[in-house]
Amino acid sequence: MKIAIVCYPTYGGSGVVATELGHSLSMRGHEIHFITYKQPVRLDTLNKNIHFHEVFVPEYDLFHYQPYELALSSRIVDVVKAHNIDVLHVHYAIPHAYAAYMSKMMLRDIGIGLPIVTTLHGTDITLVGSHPFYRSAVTFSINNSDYVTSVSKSLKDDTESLFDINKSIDVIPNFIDVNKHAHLERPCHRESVAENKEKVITHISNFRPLKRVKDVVKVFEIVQRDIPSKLLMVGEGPERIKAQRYVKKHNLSDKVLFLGKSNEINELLCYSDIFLLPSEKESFGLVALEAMIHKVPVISSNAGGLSEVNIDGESGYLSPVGDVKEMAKNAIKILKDENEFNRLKEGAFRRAKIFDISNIIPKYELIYKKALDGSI
Ligand code: GMT
Repeated sequence: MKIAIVCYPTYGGSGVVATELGHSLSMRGHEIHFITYKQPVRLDTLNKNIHFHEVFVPEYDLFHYQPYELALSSRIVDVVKAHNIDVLHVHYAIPHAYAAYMSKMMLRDIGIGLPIVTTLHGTDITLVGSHPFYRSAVTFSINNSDYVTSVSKSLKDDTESLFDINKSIDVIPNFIDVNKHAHLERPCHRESVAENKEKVITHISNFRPLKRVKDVVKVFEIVQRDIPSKLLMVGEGPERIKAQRYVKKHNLSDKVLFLGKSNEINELLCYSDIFLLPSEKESFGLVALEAMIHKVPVISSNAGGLSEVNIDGESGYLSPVGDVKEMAKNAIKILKDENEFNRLKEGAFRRAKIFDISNIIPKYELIYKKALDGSI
């Protein structure tokens, strides 16, 4: 099949899911066309089945906001025409599903059918999409997609309760390539961040307010009183400065390392002992899955779809949002007891394997096939 994928070319979340999906589909013989405003960060392995089409938005002084949706929908039309695309898969409703619909209409005008599959990722629904200023357009775009998928049951429920949806939504969870990780044999340079006797606690995110990065530091503050440890704060975003201030004020500067954005996620997780994700909202929590495949137990909140990924007492522990004391207590329990630590490490790995890419890709292929069969 010839599949065009529209996504945000970002470091985490939906951008990673879309890129890994496209890559894996290309390995299964499909021809994949990425349409984005920048080459996706993880699209480092181009092959003969992967093509990249950049969306250019010419700047014009008259416009306060440059019309990205317009440029995107035109680019989609051009790519579909030039490459005989069978299906368009857009990740993130805003504004991709909206632009997709416009492209579909333009193509219909010249007798070309283009089935649209929209995957909802989270913030496009729970945070931004449901804002009254966007709700009508998002509802319309979802209802006018040919197939709609969401990355968790929790997100499906949120979508159905926040919007007036007349489409059925298929839950297709996010995934991880188990093989890629199982065969990775690299030395773990733990000594570069921690002493031998120290435990390594890690958080990775885009440091937006909903990630509650201050809770991460507060949990660590309690843990390090009991257990010699280091905290790795990986990522960049608006709350970083507040977290850094907190660290300084509480004399934790020598124990907390702010590493910024990193392409070394596998290396960092390889020597992590605990992963912290106390988010206020999280449709899935892909990064928790990445930690789990590295056998890192996850201490998370129970927000959104996190409980569909991290199983309490099996792959880590879940607590109510903001309950830093309970999160710290659980982390200490794990780090103090070797048996408990090993049990959860194996549990995390076992759980992560359920989300292996080989179990998930056929679900998308089936949707593409159904979309194609019912096309125009
Ligand atoms: O986590 C983020 O803030 C990025 C965001 C995104 O839109 O890319 O992630 C969302 O999609 C990911 C991939 O499906 C999910 O794993 C994240 O849980 C989800 N984030 C939220 O729901 C806040």
